[in-house]
Amino acid sequence: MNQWQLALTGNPNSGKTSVFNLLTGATQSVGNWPGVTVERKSGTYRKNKQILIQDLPGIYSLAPYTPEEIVARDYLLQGRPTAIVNIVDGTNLERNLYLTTQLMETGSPVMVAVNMMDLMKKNGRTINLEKLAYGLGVPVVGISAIKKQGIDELMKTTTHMIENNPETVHYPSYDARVEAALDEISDVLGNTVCPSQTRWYATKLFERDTRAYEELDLSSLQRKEIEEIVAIAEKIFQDSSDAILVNERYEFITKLMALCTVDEKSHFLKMS
Ligand code: GDP
Ligand code: K
Ligand code: MG
Repeated sequence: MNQWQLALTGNPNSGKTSVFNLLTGATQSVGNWPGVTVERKSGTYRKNKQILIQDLPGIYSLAPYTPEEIVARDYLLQGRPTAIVNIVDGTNLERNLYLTTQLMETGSPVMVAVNMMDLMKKNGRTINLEKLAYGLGVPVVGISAIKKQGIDELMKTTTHMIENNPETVHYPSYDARVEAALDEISDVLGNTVCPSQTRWYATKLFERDTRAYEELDLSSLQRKEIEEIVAIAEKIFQDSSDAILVNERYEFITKLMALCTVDEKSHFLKMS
């Protein structure tokens, strides 16, 4: 059976479970992830039983420091879902996009569903979804889970993404000197990791993420070469490598927000 696995991922309270319930109807099963008391929910799409939907725990980052982050990270990296459906709270877009930049690096195709469109309309702040999609390089749809709006569009877009571009994955782009370091780490990794996860491991090794080091069986020469690349970047930026990447993510998001945010009130002022 050729089942698709869709991972619903996002910050706590972004609306994942609301979307999950709309997609699966009454077919969900609830349990705990093996070994941890984090709730595990999965169910089949009510319009196509070949599609399995996984409601992942709410997280702000794939760091991994909390049990929720570890569960989500392990599922995304080892489970390799067919696609990641990133549910973001549109009233808190900037903060939510921090996770998005990391999800895009896991190697699974990502689509972004901007939820709470009903609240955004009420607040008079709108997001240009086309520009957000362009800036991110991934499909974006606007939804309101509470009003049951945009859910079919979400599934249509996800299906289209899987069927048309299964190998195409876009990554957030960072400072040229950081990109050069990530390219060099990728070269050192070579065939140690599969191509779709090279970007993920390059960023994680750049951050000196201990879990990534544990997962990979690197030679002492590889470790030495990576450490040299990271040390040079730290010297250039006068900062620790994990802080460099945090800053780069925020800069990427700041540019993105400038591109896609439309404040209808200031727009109105300019027009009059
Ligand atoms: P989760 O933590 O990501 O699973 O989020 P939930 O699905 O539990 O939703 C968190 C809260 O946001 C709940 O009170 C929902 O009723 C509410 N919510 C979810 N989607 C929407 C939406 O589109 N609009 C509004 N106004 N509220 C929503
Ligand atoms: K919740
Ligand atoms: Mg939930």
